Amino acid sequence: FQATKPTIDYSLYLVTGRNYLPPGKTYLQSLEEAIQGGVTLVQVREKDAETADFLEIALQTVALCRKHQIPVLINDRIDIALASNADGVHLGQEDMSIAVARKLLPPNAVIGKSCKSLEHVREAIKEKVDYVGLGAVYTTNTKDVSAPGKVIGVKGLRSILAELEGAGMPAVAIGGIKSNNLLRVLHGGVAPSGHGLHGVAVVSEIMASTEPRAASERLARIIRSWSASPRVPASFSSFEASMYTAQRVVDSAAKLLAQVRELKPLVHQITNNVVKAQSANATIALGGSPIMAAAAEEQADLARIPGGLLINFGTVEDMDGMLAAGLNANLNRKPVVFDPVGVGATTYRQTCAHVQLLNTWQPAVIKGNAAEIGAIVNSDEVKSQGVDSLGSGFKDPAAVVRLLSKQERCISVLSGPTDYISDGSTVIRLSNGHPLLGQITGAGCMLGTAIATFCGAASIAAERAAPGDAYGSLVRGDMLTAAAAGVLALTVASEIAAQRSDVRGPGTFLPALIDELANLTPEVIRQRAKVEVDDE
Ligand code: 3NM
Ligand code: MG
Repeated sequence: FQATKPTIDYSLYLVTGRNYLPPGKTYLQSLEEAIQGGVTLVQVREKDAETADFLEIALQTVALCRKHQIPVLINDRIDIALASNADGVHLGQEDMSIAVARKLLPPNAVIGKSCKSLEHVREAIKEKVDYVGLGAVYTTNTKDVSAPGKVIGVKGLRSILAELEGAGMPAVAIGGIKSNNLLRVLHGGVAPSGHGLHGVAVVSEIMASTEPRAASERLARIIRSWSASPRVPASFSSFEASMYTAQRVVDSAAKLLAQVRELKPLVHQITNNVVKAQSANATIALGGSPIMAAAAEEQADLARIPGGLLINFGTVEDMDGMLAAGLNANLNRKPVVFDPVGVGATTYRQTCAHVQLLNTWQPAVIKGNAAEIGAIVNSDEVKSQGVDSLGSGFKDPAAVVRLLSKQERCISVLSGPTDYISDGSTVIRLSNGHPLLGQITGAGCMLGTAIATFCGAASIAAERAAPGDAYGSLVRGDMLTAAAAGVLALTVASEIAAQRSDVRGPGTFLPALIDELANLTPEVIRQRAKVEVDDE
């Protein structure tokens, strides 16, 4: 053991295991390549090794890691940690107690503990462990996580992190973490207070790779871009709250409409059967370029083209496509607009939204009506406020959108006679629109399309204005204003369409609405926008 406790960089924590090595790779070769790729801490985990074999591997690991000045912890075995002169141990809930481990180990030993519940972390705080490992975030083949409660999801991670707030105890997430879901873990794994992870631990993404150096580099790059950003609750909005004024929102919305026309953003939409053609027409009318591509296999290619992504699960199909689309968009820093249509209607939809989609990727915007937002928020606070089943909304809609934004770390849009748009602190209220929107199918879906179109344009414009790294944010550009601009475009166009003399009802209203989306100008938005802004 070293004379003083090592200061540990937990950001990319490799947990080993020789049985995960691919054919043709030796353990030490893989380990060294992984360290060269950016691993900052190593845990030797040998679940099946005999003692002599485990010790031999531990000694070799310590020797190699000392050369690279990387700390080494031993899984479970205090005796191996002592005998190999490692830096400490990592203990599971079923391993030796922390109190006994402390007695056996020198005072400078680092002791980490696996936790998967609030009770576990409360105990770990009392025991003053050096760090906690939280998981399994996702399912994994590396460890048996089949028992109920073993997979905690990004949401479970967040509630445990809230418990750690103020404890000054580093936390790493573990379980099924790969380069393609890492951004969601880092961005989503932040408590509403802003308390976030210190790193992630991975086994198979590095150990099972034929190119462990490239695998570690990929992970390390994503982590670096994340840690460059301050650990504050989500920011898809770029100003200080006090910088948002009604005038500014209107000006930016008008300007963004001009940018949509100029930039013609690709608006990739996975949406429901009822509205596909109509949503594509609305996109073209606004000035965007729609593509309605849902196959999982094409998502990586499409995500490389700048623009916006809309995921609307009105007729829940294409779950694989939706999962792949969102995480590829995250990787390419494209805004994801999630429209969880009818999410409250069935348990299946709830599971798709919460257990699958929102655990896999990070939306920039979640948009829904009162029933949908109520189902997504799913908090006791909101349940006790109640959702009026007739659709007139919440008693305190501003509080609901703030809560949703804090909970999911994104911009929220609650549509209705008044639309509420929030980043968790600022709330923009828009009161444009026309009752005829409620008499055609897919008006809400068109609203999602319009938001994705404006978010796409805003992100392209921001990228052009300042090319380069996105400083840890998932998306460039101000998504709060972009979401408001999308809502304004559709609702203002609906007012103009409804007033046309050739519009006699819902049937004639729909084509007129497409016309007026196409005719819409920045000046008309400025003239008609009814915008109010509140800060907390
Ligand atoms: N501990 P991979 S999950 C070692 O939940 C370990 O505490 C877990 O492996 C926990 O990165 C896990 O291959 C395996 O999914 C993580
Ligand atoms: Mg153990």
